[in-house]
Amino acid sequence: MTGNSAVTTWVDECVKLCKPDKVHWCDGSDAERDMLTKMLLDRGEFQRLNEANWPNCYLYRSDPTDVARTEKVTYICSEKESDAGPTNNYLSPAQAQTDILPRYAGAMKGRTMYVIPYVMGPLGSPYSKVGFQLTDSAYVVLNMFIMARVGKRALDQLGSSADFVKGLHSIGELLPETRAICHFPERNEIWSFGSGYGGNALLGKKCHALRIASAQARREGWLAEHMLILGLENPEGKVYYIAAAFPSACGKTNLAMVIPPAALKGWRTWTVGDDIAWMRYGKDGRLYAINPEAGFFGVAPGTSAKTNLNALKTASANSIFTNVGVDENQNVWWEGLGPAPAKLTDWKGNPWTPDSPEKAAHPNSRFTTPASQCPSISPHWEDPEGVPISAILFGGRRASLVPLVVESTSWNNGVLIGASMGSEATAAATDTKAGTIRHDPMAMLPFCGYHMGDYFQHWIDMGKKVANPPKIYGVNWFRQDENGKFLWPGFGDNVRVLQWIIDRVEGKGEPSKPRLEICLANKT
Ligand code: OXD
Ligand code: MN
Repeated sequence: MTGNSAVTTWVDECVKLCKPDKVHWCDGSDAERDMLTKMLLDRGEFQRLNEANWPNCYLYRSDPTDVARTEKVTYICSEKESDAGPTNNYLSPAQAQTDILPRYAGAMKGRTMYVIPYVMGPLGSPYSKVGFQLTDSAYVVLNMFIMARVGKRALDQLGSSADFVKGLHSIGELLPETRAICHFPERNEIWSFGSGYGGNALLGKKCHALRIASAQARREGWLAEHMLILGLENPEGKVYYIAAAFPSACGKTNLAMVIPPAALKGWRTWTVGDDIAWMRYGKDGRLYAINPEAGFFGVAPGTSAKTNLNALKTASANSIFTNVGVDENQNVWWEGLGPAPAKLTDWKGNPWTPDSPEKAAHPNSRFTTPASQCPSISPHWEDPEGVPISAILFGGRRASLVPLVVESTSWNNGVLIGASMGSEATAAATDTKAGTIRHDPMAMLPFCGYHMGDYFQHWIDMGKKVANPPKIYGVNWFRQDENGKFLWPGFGDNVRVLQWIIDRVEGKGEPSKPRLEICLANKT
């Protein structure tokens, strides 16, 4: 509990509405985590994985209709419709009040309401933000314990301030027709109903750290972006930090943890974040980034010792696996991990063999794992002031036309590169057809909490604030030849591209062709 009356007044209102049998204030302790884990094991919602290979790891199977973000029922509920812009679904606050809020009435009867105080960003950082998530899902609580700094630490950071994000979440009956994820950017408020899936239900992540934070960032003069943050250290020991935006399931986690190929002797990489960057200018005029999250919510399929050894090592303990396959010895398996075991139980709980027509793991199956366990985690990943960014990358998944790397000619030209980004849709969201190309400016199409035009203007304005903003690059690891074969080996070899970028930042090497040619070619 807390003496902060702004918090208790709001929690009381939500309790009155949702009518839970019990209210549990999360303190974030190990004992509490163990209690909730045991409860889910007893209920059969968690399955313990092989203790020798996957210590303290659990398998969870979601409702099969609730496996990805649902963009069609994700709304921006700004006061003015024009502030949501043409790329967001809009619901007026009044309409949300009449159409969505009644769904919560009595929704938690027979259930416990968990109150999760959390911090997004390093504890004590002047740039981190406090939020509260109310939820009736213990699975969500355990995921939030990994993805954010939760419990007493958050209450201590907030003190008596009323500056926090209010997130009300109920899984309801998990019915797709009652599902809705509403964001009120002016009120710092989120209502999420009818889904337990990560991007819809772990409210600190997409809802708070991107949609609400992007609107807040515009008001306050900073940037909240769908970007990984990584450090690249040269053989002389100098570390350059890069922030890179790619749409969901396009390899952000892989790039964030990339291991340089053996040929690049003396180079190493450091992981700061794999999904979200909050960036603002420091007193020295450089752009500094923090990772608001404390864990990784990574896509499992395609993750292997070859593609991302660091992710596998990170997730090998104290992790939650959602919608993957499991073998008879309680080892997890997914497509791309390695040779398929002869027999498995698939993500829906059905028997599976390599001849089965269906995939063993859902294409958007995930691991939730603590960032601190990552072998490449940067010693600076929790620096309160963040890390200084030398270059910004925008990338998509494009089979044709878009080149491996292109350097912008100016900040505004870089903003154009980001704004004109397109990418093949992936399994990370329902309602999009995997493989079709969609325009996804700065990988923020599903996450920008306000008008996309104002967002571009905000980016342009950010470039005017300092004499030397970071250099901006467009990249594409996914171009194919006429036989559908990837032209670029990707993975570790992507470090060669980063190395060239660092050379350019230092004023060395040859510039790539201006972007204008590509824009013109794109039109034909
Ligand atoms: C994610 C996403 O979960 O972008 O990171 O969907
Ligand atoms: Mn993401």
